[in-house]
Amino acid sequence: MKHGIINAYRAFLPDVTDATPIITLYEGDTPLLEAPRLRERLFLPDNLRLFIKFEGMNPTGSFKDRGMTMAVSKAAERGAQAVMCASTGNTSAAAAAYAARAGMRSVVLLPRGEVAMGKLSQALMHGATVLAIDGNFDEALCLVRDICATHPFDLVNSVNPVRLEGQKTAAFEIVDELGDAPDYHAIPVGNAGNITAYWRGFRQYHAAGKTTKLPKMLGFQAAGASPIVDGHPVLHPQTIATAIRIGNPASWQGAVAARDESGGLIDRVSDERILEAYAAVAASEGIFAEPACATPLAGLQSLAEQGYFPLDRPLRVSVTLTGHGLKDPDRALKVSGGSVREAPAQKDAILRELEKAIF
Ligand code: AN7
Repeated sequence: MKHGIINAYRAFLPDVTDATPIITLYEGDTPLLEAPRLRERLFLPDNLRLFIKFEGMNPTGSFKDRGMTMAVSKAAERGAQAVMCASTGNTSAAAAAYAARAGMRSVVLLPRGEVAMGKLSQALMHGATVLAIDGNFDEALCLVRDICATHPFDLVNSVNPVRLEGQKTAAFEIVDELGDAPDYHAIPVGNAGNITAYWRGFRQYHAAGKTTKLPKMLGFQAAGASPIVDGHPVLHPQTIATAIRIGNPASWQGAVAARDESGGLIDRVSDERILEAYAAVAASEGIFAEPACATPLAGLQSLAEQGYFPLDRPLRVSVTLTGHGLKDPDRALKVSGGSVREAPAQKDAILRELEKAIF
């Protein structure tokens, strides 16, 4: 594997030219793991093989790195001095890291009090100027677009088209690993850039003769932040999955096209279900993903309950877990709930505790 998604997939990234300096932290090439225990735990049918694309294994711990290597490389090519973005957290961590790598400044606008601690600490450590605003992500993005239109900051939100070009490479990797497209691909939907990018990636690989079929795209939003399912923007989006607490997605049309062209769907799941799936994947597969990632897992469970999946043939379902669980340690501690036992530093006492805990 060549290092970084630009080197690996350059033939599919026409925005990159000989004049583009490649700013990379060796993102991409993330694991695709079969998850049989989780499949059972979610009561998915036997004929279905579940594969997890674990994007938490990227350099800053989320899929955003795939888009950011493109956005910051192109910004460097233009001689930009600074990049700017609005973020629920992961975009800001990636923007700050790749800007540091390129020797640029970065500015990030965040919804105050709604960004997980790991993400905030990344942005700060990579030297971003961090502004917490008294408003949600949608308002932050409006402000950033406005400021970038009149000031010398390079906009690196996914409204920057090269971001999605980079993100589509995750679909390529899934196909390269499986030898063909999966039957279904499930993914969380927030600002809707990633589902748009994956659909583009699957279609381009299909057109290039690398797959025999196209997957049905299954997008999932949190119930309190489900504008695409509702069919209208949500003014005050609410969910514990802060990464996808977004009420007016920038790539709305792209998500609808992915759904309709693929014959898939976009649905919503409750926070309660999200938290159950969040705990289930960590406990049953050893894969620690942040809460937003559990949205498509809960979604698959709910589709299986409704008898959505055909039972008469083998199916392969891939699901993107978009960010690492270490991003949001507060939530992890809350969900796992005070289960640290205490014991004196003495063998017998420890064995007594273990007897209570295990046997
Ligand atoms: C872990 O960082 O929007 O539907 O500002 O961090 O492409 O927006 C993050 C989104 C899913 C949703 N999972 O992807 C941001 C931001 C995680 C995320 C999404 C996000 P899109």
